[in-house]
Parts: sequence; C-alpha cells; structure tokens
Amino acid sequence: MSEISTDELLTIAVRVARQGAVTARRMRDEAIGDVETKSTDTDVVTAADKAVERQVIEALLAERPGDGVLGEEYGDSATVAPGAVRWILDPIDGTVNYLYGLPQYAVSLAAEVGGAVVAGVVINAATGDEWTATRGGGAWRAGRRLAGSARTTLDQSLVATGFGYDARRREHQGAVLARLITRVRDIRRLGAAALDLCLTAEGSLDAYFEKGLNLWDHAAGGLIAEEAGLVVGGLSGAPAGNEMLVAAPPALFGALHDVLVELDAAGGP
Ligand code: LIP
Repeated sequence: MSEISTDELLTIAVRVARQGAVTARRMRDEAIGDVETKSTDTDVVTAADKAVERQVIEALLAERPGDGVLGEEYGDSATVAPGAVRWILDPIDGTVNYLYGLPQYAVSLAAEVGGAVVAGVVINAATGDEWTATRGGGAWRAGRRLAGSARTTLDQSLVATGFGYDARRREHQGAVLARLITRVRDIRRLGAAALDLCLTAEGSLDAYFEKGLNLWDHAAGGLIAEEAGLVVGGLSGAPAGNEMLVAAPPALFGALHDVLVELDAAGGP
C-alpha cells in the first residue's frame, strides 16, 4: 500500500466523519426510540450509534480496503496490509446527551499508524463545530490554531470530568470530586470525553480528567489536545488510558496530577 501523508489521512477522516455527523443528526428522532443497554442499565446504545459506525467503516474501507477499524460498537477489525492504517472510531461520543437531546455529542475519528495516532477529527454532530489535528501539524478549529488555557493555578481553574456507568465506580468518582471541588475554580460535567478534550485544547476549559475511558473516547481528542500544547497522560508516569486520563497545559498538569494522586482518583472499582 503506497505511503499516505497525515494531511491526506485527515482529509479522509474529516469527509467521512462529516457524513457520519449528518446521519446522527438526521436519525435522532427515530434512533432514540430504538435503544439497547450494554455494560449497565444506564450504558445505552442507540440505532444511530450502530448506523453511523457501519456507515463510517464502509466509507473508510471502500477508500482504503487494507485498513482496519476499531469502533465502539463493532470492535476491532485488524489491519490486513503492511503499512495500513487503523482507524479509531466513536460513532456518537456522548450517547446519553444524544438520547436526551443535549447538543453535546460527537463523531470522533482518529488514524493510527504503527501504533501512534497521527491524525484526528472531532465533530459536534449537533452544532457542526469541528476540531482537527495532525501530528506535528497543530490543532485547529475554524482556521484558528489552538493553544490551550494560559491559567497557571489550580484554584483558578475550570476543570471538566466524567463518571462511569457502574454505580460503585461512580461512588468513588463522586468521593474524589467532593474533595477536589474545594481545590479548583469549579467543575464541569459535559458528558462527552472527545468534546471535553477539544474544549480544553481551545482553552474553553482549563483542564480535564477522567477514569475509565476507552481508546475510542480519547484517540482523536487526545491528539488535538497534545497538538494544542497540552500534556495528556495518566498518573505516576503512566500513559493516558483506561486507568486515568489527565489533559492540562504544562503549567497546570503537575498540580492537578498531584491532587489526583493524593485523592486516589485512579483507584476504586
Ligand atoms: C462517554 C464518555 C464520557 C463518560 C461517559 C461515557 P459514550 O462515552 O464520552 O466522558 O463520562 O461515561 O463513557 O458512552 O457516550 O461513548
């Protein structure tokens, strides 16, 4: 398979993700009538999550048959050709917001080559807002290069986070929040990790952290945050991942990291 540039990968990702966003918006009224549950009774999947994922997979593999796709709903189809790309897809991130009609849900699509994410796009399917990045090429929204927040102290920081679908985990996350909330300006729970990462990348939030994310929740948003100059990582030197993801400007990352370690934010079920 011929070498493809990250810009070309981004062009494909943006085109396919925009089509997915249109489908998500068009289907909303009918899709919320067809809802199933996954890990718990509150972990929902709608007909639109599945339809958007099938549509995106079809479009990607029609253009690049040798590639693979890791998607939230249909899992991982391994890459089949050397040098192929693995696409990492969350068809509708923020499905509970989608169900309730809260305009905070997104199509998130990243291109991974040789184990590294090299291009990513996140589109708020309700508003059309779009964030993109290529590795080394910066992070962008509406032609503006993003640079994250300039805030330097935690007590003045607006921090976003999220909660899992398991009640025991939520109990632990709630306890952490009860002690963190006195150490920051305020907390925001917006309900979609991909959008939380993009809002932090553009400085509309100062920092974000969450335990329990899957790769499809943060692959594209994580690259956008990194290319905006943010540090994106786990705790105690671990990479960002299911155990914990923290995204913050370099001036804030250390302070937030240390408080999260002190509060055992990565602990619990
Ligand atoms: C959601 C994440 C969010 C998290 C939710 C859920 P989904 O993903 O984006 O940050 O707090 O529990 O995991 O399920 O809407 O794709």
